[in-house]
Amino acid sequence: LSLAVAPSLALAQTAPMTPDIPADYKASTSANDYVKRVVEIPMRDGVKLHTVIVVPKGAHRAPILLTRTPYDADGRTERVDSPSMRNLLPQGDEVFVDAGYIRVFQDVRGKYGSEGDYVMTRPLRGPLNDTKVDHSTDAYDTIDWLVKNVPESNGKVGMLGSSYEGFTVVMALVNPHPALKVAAPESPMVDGWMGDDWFHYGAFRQTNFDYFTGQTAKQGKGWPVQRQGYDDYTNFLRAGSAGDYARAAGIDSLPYWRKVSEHPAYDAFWQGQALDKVMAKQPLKVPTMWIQGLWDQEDMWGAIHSYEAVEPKDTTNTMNYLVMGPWRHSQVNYGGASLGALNWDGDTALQFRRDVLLPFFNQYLVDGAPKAKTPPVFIYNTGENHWDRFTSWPQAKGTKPLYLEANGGLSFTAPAADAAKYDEYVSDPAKPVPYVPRPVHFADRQSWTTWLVQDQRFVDGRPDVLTYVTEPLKTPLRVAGAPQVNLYASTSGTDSDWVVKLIDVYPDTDATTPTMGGYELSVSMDIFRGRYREGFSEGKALTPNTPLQYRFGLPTVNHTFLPGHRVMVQVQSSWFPLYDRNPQTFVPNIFFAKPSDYVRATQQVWHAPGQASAIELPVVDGH
Ligand code: PG9
Repeated sequence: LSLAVAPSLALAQTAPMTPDIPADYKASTSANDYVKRVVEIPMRDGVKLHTVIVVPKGAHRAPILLTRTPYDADGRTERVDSPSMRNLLPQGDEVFVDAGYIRVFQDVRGKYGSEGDYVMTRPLRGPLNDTKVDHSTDAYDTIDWLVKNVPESNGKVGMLGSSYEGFTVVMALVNPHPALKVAAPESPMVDGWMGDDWFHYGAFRQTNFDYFTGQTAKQGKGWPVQRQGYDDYTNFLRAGSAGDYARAAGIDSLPYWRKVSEHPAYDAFWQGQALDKVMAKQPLKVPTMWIQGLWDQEDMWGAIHSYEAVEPKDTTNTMNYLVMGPWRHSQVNYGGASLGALNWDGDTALQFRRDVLLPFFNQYLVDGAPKAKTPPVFIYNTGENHWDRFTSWPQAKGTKPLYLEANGGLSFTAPAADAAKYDEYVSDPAKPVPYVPRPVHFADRQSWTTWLVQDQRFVDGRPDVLTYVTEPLKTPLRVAGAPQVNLYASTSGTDSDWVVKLIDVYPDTDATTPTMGGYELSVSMDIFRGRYREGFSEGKALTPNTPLQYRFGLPTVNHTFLPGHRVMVQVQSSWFPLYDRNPQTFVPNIFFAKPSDYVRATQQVWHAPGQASAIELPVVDGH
């Protein structure tokens, strides 16, 4: 018997030389609680966009949640290779997975698996885009396809995404598809010149070089710029201008850098792409929740300015919502219990996603869902450590000037004529003020994600940083809105940057958390390139040694300076190497300043009648 069986067993065996890589191996998916479909969706111009659809097993009349990404749809739908949809999808999606949503990620044209040309933040069709397609038409065509081809769906689509993925949400709101029922742009890139990603008021952010190579060196994932050394302070200082740095690294062969460097001012190229201005002109069709972190180190401008641009049109108070949490960029989609040294009242990001975002989306997307009790404005008070629910924003009815004083003080009373008129410092482009303690390493994620809450004592006391501070407060000071800088300053040069910081100084001693004793927490701060003080569309030389007025808005705050705390203002003229150095000599294009253009300048900050520098605080009445 055994002899008779042996040959047939041998026949059933896999021959030793069978090639071990099969043509099409598929792991078993029988344990999965979802079905993943990968489809190539045709757009109106024939280009096919790579799309991953994740459907909960057994779904029926489920809503669709769509994100359009330049960051790899395949990767975005595989946080962990897991049989559970909750683990498969990003952390921020967990509440939607639990609620039974269908999840869709799509590569934007030209990135990763999608056909077509990638144009960085592709402008809308019009003067800057002479093709027939943009992100608004691609979103429209995608939604149209999804509602016709995903049989488990109820035909209702919501869009959500942060940063670039938030930019594509805003684009979908331009001539939206009727099946797009609700949207949440999270930290959307809206105006790359005023305050999102590329520039802040004309000062260029040199972290972008790594982004340019990462995004545009190839269709898939690129790579960061190669470094001479660990400390980017030294790397950028040695290079010279931003243009010199780009040339040395070979970045000037990347078209997007060329476009940026050809448009240093807020000309038609940038104005034509500003989406808050576009949204202000759009009819309101889709209920939209604008979401942003209060310490968003990348896109601090977009959500709040779009909310403010749209709000006058929301006459029924049902279309336009604002959320600002105590978060870094995109933290809304991760854990939100702390930021740097600051600890919040629980996981603020999860609280928001579970208690506000999901019910808001359900209301418009889930058949028969109840109306959500969505506050028109949901914003964290970063001094008192709790969420506020408001019906409107800003809460302050105006601003109250907090004046810089001769003795390094700050006061709500205007300066008198008899005090010293100004304070002086020398700004030396050879020794720019760092934005974080050295060594500066852009790739250090911890440093990058928390730099806006960095203790400012590391520069307080530098001879080129002016500091003004109040006595410890006796009563709370509540600010709710956008502080405005009204600076009177002179420079011995013909161009200059001005950095102004509003800081909450903690009491000297904190027995519970000793390291917070005397902490200098920046509540709001920004940089302004002086050549644009008369208008952003064109830089103009400054008249040297003459006090000139600089007015600009700081990022929005909802903060209470508590009793025992002090209010501080710092002024300086560089923030390096995050922002490229102003040579302090007026040149047509700072990107291409020559080494000889970089000169030391004597700066004066004025606090005299008629030239009374102040931060105008959005103080809430009664505080
Ligand atoms: N802040 C990133 C970005 C958005 C848009 C353009 C360029 C960069 C992001 O996190 O996606």
